[in-house]
Amino acid sequence: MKIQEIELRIIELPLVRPFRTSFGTQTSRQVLMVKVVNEKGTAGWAECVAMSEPLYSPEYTYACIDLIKRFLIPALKKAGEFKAEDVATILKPYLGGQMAKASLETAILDAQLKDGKVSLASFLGATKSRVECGVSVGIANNLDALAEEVKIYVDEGYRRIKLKIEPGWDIQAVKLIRDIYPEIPLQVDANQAYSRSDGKHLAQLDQFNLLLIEQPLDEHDILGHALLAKEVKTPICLDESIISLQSAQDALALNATTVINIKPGRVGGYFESVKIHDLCVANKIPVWCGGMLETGIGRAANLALAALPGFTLPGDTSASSRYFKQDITTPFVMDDGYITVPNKPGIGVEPDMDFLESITTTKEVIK
Ligand code: OSB
Ligand code: MG
Repeated sequence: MKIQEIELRIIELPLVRPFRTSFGTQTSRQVLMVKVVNEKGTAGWAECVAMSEPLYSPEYTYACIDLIKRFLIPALKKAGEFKAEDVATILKPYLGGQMAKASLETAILDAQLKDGKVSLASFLGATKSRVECGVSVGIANNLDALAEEVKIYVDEGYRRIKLKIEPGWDIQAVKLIRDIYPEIPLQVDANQAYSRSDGKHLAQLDQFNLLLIEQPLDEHDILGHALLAKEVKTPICLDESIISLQSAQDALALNATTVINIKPGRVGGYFESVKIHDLCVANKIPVWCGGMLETGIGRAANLALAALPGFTLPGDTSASSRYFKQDITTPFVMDDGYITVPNKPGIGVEPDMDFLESITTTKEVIK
């Protein structure tokens, strides 16, 4: 394909309730939407999962826009004719920027698959037509509020609960939810809030039969996670630390992780995600699909990935209603704890242009 034009648009979507993690509180989701039009006039869509501030990863919305405009689009234009499979190689000289790169690659792939009339799910090797849904639950104002929020999700049918934790909001919060739901699959996510000396403290979580503890330490502290794994029986699952196939290989070789959360944006796209999936399958490492408060555009693509056979744990692939009153696509609805994987060509969904325009804060078209 060849690029005819690329549209970069920032939208602002309010959240149904504040989402608090150890790195901050979000009340709305700022998203960079990427639309790529190829030489045939086919439009492909993707969203860049970077947040408005560099709190979860070094990338943020305006940095991604700058990187895309200043370096990535010129590199693609210079390449002339290429396939989605070539995008990562073309962009490789520019370091980092996985989320920005993933958004371009995915929009290009969406257009390519639409032209070829192939769904992203079947293209990636999906074997499931629906995926099991988990939900990520933010840090609450108090324990009563936490129990109330978790009850909403359990009643809706979510099949796995993930509690966000931080020092001061961990053992008690987990105990409360485990006491109320003795059987529900339960896990925690610290988003790097602990340090190497917290091993004894975190080992108190072992009594609650958790599936895993996600990213307890700094993203760069691979050795620290390996040391922690000797003190804590609960499996450790890296999120922020896994930014590529290479980093996944290293973390596994060093015994720093025994479960992996794959987020396509964090690792640079869906091709890299499938490589990490394949590595984990070969090593019998369970994987699950993480989330970044995606709109229906990003959610659709994540569902396609989560339908691959190695995704044996429920992901943060929740329904649109978990975060948004109104989604920018036809909403993803959960049925009996599952969401159906889109099977139309490409990512399989289109934005509602009227609604998208109404929440757009800036838009520019690059020819
Ligand atoms: O660490 O998994 C995380 C949201 C934003 C940034 C990081 C994370 C999260 C979540 C929610 O936990 C995932 C989702 O439901 O989309
Ligand atoms: Mg996480």
